[in-house]
Amino acid sequence: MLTRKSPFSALWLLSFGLAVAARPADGSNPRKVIFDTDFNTIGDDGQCLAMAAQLHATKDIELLGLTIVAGNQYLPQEMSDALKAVERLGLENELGVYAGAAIPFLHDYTSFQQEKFLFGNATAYAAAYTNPPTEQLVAPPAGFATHTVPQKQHAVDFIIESVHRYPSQVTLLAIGPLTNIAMAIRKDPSIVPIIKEIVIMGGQIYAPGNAYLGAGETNWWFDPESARVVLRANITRKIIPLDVTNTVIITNDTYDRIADHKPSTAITSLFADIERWPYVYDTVALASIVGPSLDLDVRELYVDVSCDFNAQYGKGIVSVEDPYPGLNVETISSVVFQINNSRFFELYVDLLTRAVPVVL
Ligand SMILES: *[C@@H]1O[C@H](CO)[C@@H](O)[C@H](O)[C@H]1NC(C)=O
Ligand SMILES: *[C@@H]1O[C@H](CO)[C@@H](O)[C@H](O)[C@H]1NC(C)=O
Ligand SMILES: *[C@@H]1O[C@H](CO)[C@@H](O)[C@H](O)[C@H]1NC(C)=O
Ligand SMILES: *[C@@H]1O[C@H](CO)[C@@H](O)[C@H](O)[C@H]1NC(C)=O
Ligand SMILES: [Ca+2]
Repeated sequence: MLTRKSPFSALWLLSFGLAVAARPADGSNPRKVIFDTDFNTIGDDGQCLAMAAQLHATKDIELLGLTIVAGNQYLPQEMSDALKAVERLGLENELGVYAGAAIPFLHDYTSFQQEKFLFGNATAYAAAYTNPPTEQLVAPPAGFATHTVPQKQHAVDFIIESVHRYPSQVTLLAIGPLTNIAMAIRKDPSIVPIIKEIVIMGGQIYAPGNAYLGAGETNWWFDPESARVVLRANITRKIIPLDVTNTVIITNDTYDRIADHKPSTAITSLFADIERWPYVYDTVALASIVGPSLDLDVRELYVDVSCDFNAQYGKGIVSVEDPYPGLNVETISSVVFQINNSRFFELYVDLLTRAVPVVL
């Protein structure tokens, strides 16, 4: 199957505005989701969590926990922002925050210095590596979390344990570098066949990148080796690359519907203060798992990532045909190229303007 068009449920259309996403029609339990993130307060990861929290409250998904991975920021800052975020959302007793990988497999700050020396200074986003590693924390808006602490368990162990507890039921929503997931796969390969699905915001297929020199996408460039481990694991995989997120552009009108929403909430207030930015990256991955799907153009492709240490480090590699025919070593990915933008933004505005703390 090379191209797939997802059908839309008429019932879902009718119920739009009442319930954003239809519950599983067969009465089965909502999809269990581990939210793996390089968290920030109200950038795309923070927006995505606020949306996921509302879907959790309405039992459209069941969030199992938040696993944090270095990427946009260094891990301590992301943890601090995530602990505050669950308090802000009123989910601190519901949703654990697990610290994961602080450093990618190979691509650490030192290797980034080599990279710049060899290939040139960054002309695009360098995520946490824009600055040297630091333990210094910047307080999130309205201050640090007051009563929420990280879970004792490591994020990687939480992922492994959750997958074993709910075999073939856990979806990994991977919206940061893939370090935690790759570590979990390597630490306990027996999870691979019993992960329901991994939905990855990351990579670029035919579109240019947005990290470092503009070859790779940020999440994959930040830890290419982990991305490769995950792309080569035999897991049902959906990729939300820049090719689609570049086409999901927030207009001023949509932005204002959230920023000017009455009554304002802790989320709409934060949103009103952010620098306007046209892309909503990670939130597209979340929307993509809310059924029935918003996906309009999904293609089955063999996707890999360049781990050669050159100016293309972290760039996606695509083949339409199995690059190793007969060897049975590559597995196919479903890659999203287009979603229904108008429907997506209805969902986006709806979820970001609901009451906070979320009503469980
Ligand atoms: C790269 O940036 C550094 C520090 O900002 C600067 O000293 C250096 O000249 C730059 N290198 C190039 C090739 O532009
Ligand atoms: C969107 O809003 C920004 C800031 O308010 C403004 O600078 C920009 O011109 C607006 N864009 C459009 C297309 O109206
Ligand atoms: C991937 O796993 C499926 C079932 O879990 C199996 O049927 C298939 O042969 C595996 N593919 C590879 C390349 O190992
Ligand atoms: C996108 O969704 C809207 C409803 O929000 C619908 O009217 C439209 O037909 C959909 N477009 C496609 C191409 O499915
Ligand atoms: Ca992210």
